[in-house]
Amino acid sequence: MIFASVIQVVPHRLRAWRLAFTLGLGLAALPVWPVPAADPPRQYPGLPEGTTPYDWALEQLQVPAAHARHRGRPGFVVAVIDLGYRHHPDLEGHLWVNPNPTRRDVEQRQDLHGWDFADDDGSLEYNGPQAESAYYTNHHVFVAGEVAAVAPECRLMILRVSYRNHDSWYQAVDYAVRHGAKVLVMPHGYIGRAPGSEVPLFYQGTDFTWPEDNPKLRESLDKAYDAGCLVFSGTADNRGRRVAFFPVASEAVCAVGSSNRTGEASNMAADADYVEFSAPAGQRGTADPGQTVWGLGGRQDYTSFEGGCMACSFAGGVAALVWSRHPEWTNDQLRQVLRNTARGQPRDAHQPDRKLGYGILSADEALALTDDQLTRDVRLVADSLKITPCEGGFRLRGTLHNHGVWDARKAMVVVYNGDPTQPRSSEATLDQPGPELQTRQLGHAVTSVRGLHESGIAIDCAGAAPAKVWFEVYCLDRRSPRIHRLMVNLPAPPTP
Ligand SMILES: [Ca+2]
Repeated sequence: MIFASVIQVVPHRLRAWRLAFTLGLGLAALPVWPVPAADPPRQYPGLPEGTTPYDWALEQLQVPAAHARHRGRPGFVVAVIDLGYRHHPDLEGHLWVNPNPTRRDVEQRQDLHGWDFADDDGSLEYNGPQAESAYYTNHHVFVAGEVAAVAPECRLMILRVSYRNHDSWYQAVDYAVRHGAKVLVMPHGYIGRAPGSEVPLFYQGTDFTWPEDNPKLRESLDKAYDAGCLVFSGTADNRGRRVAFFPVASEAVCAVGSSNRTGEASNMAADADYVEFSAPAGQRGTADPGQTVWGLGGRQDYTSFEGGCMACSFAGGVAALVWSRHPEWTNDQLRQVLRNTARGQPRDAHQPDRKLGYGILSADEALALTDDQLTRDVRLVADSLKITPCEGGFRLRGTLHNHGVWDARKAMVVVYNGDPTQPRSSEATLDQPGPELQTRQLGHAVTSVRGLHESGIAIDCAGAAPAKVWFEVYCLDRRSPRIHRLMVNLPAPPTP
């Protein structure tokens, strides 16, 4: 199990109690809780001294704080779709166990923890010519270890795909959805081929392209989203270019950007306009071992990686941790929570940063949301109001703040010259209507306000500015019952 050293604290405490009683100390005689002798620090073969698996990355995602709130749950399944898995003892007990295996290969291996769609067999490792390369030995177990480190009580479904078996990609996605995985972690992106070719174009010196050759993968990703799942992929190719890359950029996939240890965009982060949020990836080309990510290796050891694949898998882990606490949320709602609780938000709340998107994910911020915040709750910030003259009247500018975590796609602000909840002429009835409208709308505006964020608004009103105005603020989005009313004294607008 990951972080087994935490669990070892318990027997130590028991030992201390036992010792206390052996010495004839009753409970009442114990002035303080006995201080346990410190455990020797656990050794991680292959890790630099003082390093623990995924350490700074987990800190950056605020996972240790989040674990005090929630650690996942065994019924929540994450599919880790990569190029070949080797088991690590730290993942003992973390793997999904198929309650009803239906596949069996010629060696009688079943789809117990997943399936190898590249070779259509039950052995999940890569057995090709590069089997001993560090990459094929370590990568899949490393990213699986990331998910387990973030969401230790969730379960990992291991699925293998390859760039030699092009159908394996959509088959793995379909299998994950069919077998109950909610989060699909797909660190590697599918790469399109030329017509009639078996080799990805990128391997032949041609850049990423819309994968017209693999319509089934595109359909499967869409179907996964429609089924309520969420797919995570890292952006682009870790070469720091500005690139368009499908399927990462598609609506059905969360495109994860890459941060370094200091929380800035990694030097290999792609400059991609479609990045949604970011997670730790490390930094390339530095001699400092603290700038890379250290984690599980394929020889029951520990090793390091840096890359968009790491960011993708951490993000999938955060998604699993948060979603397993709130399984009632839709995939779109989870996405809003992840975006709106991310840290280091772009200066313009509605314009994601091209490398880091809406910021670096925070597991703790997402788990800290209160029931009261699971709503849309848009209010006018009263002291934000400014008045200026405009043609035919005056313009009111102000700030809207959404106190709920759900995005308000259409927040409405209406300005009145009187209290819109009260009659101006209370003697008037249906039979004897009163005078013309007196309490009337002076203007209105509609805008979007992200959950937990602010938006500016400008409302043009006709005529002279009254001394007081009344505001109504509400959301036009479905399931938005809240309304806020506010009366504001207006200063005289400056003369034009
Ligand atoms: Ca195999």
